[in-house]
Amino acid sequence: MTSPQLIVGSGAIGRLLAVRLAGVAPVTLLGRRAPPAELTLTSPEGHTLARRLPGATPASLGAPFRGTLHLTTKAYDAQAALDSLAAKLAPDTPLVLWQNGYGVQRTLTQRWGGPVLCATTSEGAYVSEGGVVHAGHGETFLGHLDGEHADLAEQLAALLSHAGLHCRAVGDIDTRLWHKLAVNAAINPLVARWRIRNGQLRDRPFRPLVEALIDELVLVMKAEGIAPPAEGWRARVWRVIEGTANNRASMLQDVLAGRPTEREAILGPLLAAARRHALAAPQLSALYDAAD
Ligand code: KPL
Repeated sequence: MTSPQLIVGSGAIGRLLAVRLAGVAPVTLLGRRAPPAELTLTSPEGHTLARRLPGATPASLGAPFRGTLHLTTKAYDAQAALDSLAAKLAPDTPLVLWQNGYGVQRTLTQRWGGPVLCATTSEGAYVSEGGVVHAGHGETFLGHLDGEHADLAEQLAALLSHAGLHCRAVGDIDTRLWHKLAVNAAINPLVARWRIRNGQLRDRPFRPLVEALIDELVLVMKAEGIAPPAEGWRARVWRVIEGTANNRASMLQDVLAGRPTEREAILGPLLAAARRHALAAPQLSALYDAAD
């Protein structure tokens, strides 16, 4: 039998994983508040899938949990969410980290006793009242930051793919996380600051701001030794903007909902890298200062 999957965090990705994985494994969805007992998923093709899932809170989770834990909280909540459960987890519990940015991934890989895999996904999803709307199919990559635990990554990628989420185990997740971080940094803080959809970045007065950010990102990535995507940084950023033109990016959704943003997880590592290499990053710094 497939081992139990504990999904921590009942935002869009947590709900998407919970409903999809429940078709192939025993799933518990854990939120700060008890998640709804029945979750509905609306697929990109317009189909509805309803699942009854055991919901739990950190207090109600039975101990000890043996299985895989998917941590899907915001980056700034990840460590606290894990701490609140640690006493109920077998110490060698495998973790999958689904956070944006690049910070908690390295910290938890070093601190946690069990294997830690990181995931980056381009699945499009948003929370709806009774569940989640899976707005668009994407791709998920999964791996250990230093390329360890390849068998576990393969098994989990197969499970996720079997559940209907296209997923691949990779040996270069570290580079992929930096790539996602750079693209997020070129889009998220600007659209959050100006409260615009991603596609509006193509127009004046925003286009030159994106270009200036890409110039800074290229220098920081080069200094940090991160290989550029095959198509080049500029093409990558504009391709994502084009492909997500209608989206309200995650940082804009946070601002509109009055939640803290992930500015630290997204801009923090880039500014730290700029400092390490004595590079000026005026655009990134200004956006960091303007956020939150
Ligand atoms: O990943 C994203 C996000 O919203 O955080 C982007 C790529 C900016 C798409 O909206």
